[in-house]
Amino acid sequence: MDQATTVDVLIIGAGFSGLGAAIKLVEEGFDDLVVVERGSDVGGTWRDNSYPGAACDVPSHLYSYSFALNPEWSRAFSPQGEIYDYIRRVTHAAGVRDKIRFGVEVTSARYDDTRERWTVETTAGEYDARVVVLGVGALCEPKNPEIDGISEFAGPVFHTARWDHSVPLADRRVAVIGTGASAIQVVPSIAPVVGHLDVYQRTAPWVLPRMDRAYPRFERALYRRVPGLQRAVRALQYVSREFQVVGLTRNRAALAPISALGRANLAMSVRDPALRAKLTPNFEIGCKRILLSNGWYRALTRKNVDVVTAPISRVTPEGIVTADGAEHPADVLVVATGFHVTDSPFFERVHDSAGRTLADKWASEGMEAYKGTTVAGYPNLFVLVGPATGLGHSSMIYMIESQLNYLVDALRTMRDRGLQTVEVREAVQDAYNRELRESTGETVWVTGCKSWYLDAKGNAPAVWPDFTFAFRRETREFDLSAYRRTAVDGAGTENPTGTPTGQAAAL
Ligand code: N01
Repeated sequence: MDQATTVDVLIIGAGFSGLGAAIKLVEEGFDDLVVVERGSDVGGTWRDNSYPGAACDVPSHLYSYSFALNPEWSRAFSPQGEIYDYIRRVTHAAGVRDKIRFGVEVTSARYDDTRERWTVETTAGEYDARVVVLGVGALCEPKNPEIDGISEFAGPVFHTARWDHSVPLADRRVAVIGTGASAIQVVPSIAPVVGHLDVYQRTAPWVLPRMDRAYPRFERALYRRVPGLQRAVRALQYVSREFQVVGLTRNRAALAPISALGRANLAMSVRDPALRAKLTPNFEIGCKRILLSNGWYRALTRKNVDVVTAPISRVTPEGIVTADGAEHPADVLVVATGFHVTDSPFFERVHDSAGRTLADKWASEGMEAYKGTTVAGYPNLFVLVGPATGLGHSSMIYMIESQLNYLVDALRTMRDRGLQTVEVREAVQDAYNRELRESTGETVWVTGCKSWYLDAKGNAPAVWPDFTFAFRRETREFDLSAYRRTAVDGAGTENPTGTPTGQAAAL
């Protein structure tokens, strides 16, 4: 068998989080680092989600790394291609591309207590790493619907995150299943092209207008010459989004103006009362992600588009049969049914020293980490975009950068103090999550709708239930006292009470 590649830090995934980790760690002098990426390029979700109309619903200036602002965004809300290019440019400029091994998929990561290292099996051999950083993202594993007969469908079937660009849609009958953030971007883009479009809606989303506009050349030049101005615009975008947190997490009455805007948007866009009734949401605004679109409602009023609200019974080779017995012929089936978030299959590949997987631990105990990043029982593992870091209202890159501060400070602390391992104390993690659960209990996300924020038990372990600056504050520094630790030479582990002994007592 080939020898394992020994590396100090192994980062899994080259999307916004994994790349950010590579950039920041290399900057800090952690050069013995490899990024493994299953795809053939950087970009993660922005590489994979190339469906027609894909764009960011967070403003461009805010949806970028704070250390790599881009004055060249063409619009207030950037299209996918521009974000993908941005990530590639940043990777190149930061000089980390040669750290990335493309086409390498991790099949298992196992911590070894005796060696105090991780063994990571991949499709291209084994890595032996001291520290593992999970940068696999939360929205990376497409969730395909389990519908009777779907595998018998005669035409192409694909998920929005795996768009098959070789399939022509012009003049064909297309069915789109789902009405979430992905579907509302796809539908307006393909509706003018296809012959007929059936949109299968289980739950009508809240949709607000998207205040989008192209940035004229002079404005971009201004941002280029006066970076402070771009920072000010970014700060304004950040603050205005943060106001939503009051309504989402503390006082739902504060969401009333937003729901009034949503109702007005629907009333002004859809004149037909029957269609309007179908499209009226039946849950509290904010419970699911609030969607932004200027084209969704208009697309649904087109003559060649039908909104089907009868539940899907089964798929036949020719189309879809709904519970009312109606048969809806289709040539192409697009599933816009979201992602495995709290049940990501990747968690099945991460094992503690006793062989227990993160998937098993989180399924039975709840998906919990400490500060969204570290997990008791899994030393030297740092999870980016981990539990309780998801957002519905603002930029995930802000949360990622907060975690990067924590990660970099953790590794710096370990280096300065001669530590081999750190492992968050279970009691600290439990207390942290008790508080989080109490806060989440007050939020709009647990008011009865179904969303990817929730786990099978109806808790919302995926979202951060507070202002994002509160998360930034708590991840600013690595709090070593919350961790059990061992020294580099193996001396001085801790006794079962958590009291450091030997050399570790002095660390
Ligand atoms: O997925 P979703 P998404 N039969 O889970 C329906 C990010 N994102 O890919 O609401 C019929 O939101 C399901 O119905 P219901 C963003 O964070 C960002 O759209 O559960 N329907 C729902 O309508 C977003 O939140 C951007 O009743 C079924 C839809 O499928 C996240 O990705 C753009 C079904 C799934 O909606 C996920 O968005 C796009 C079934 N069996 C996405 N199963 C940006 O702009 C599911 N559905 C940054």
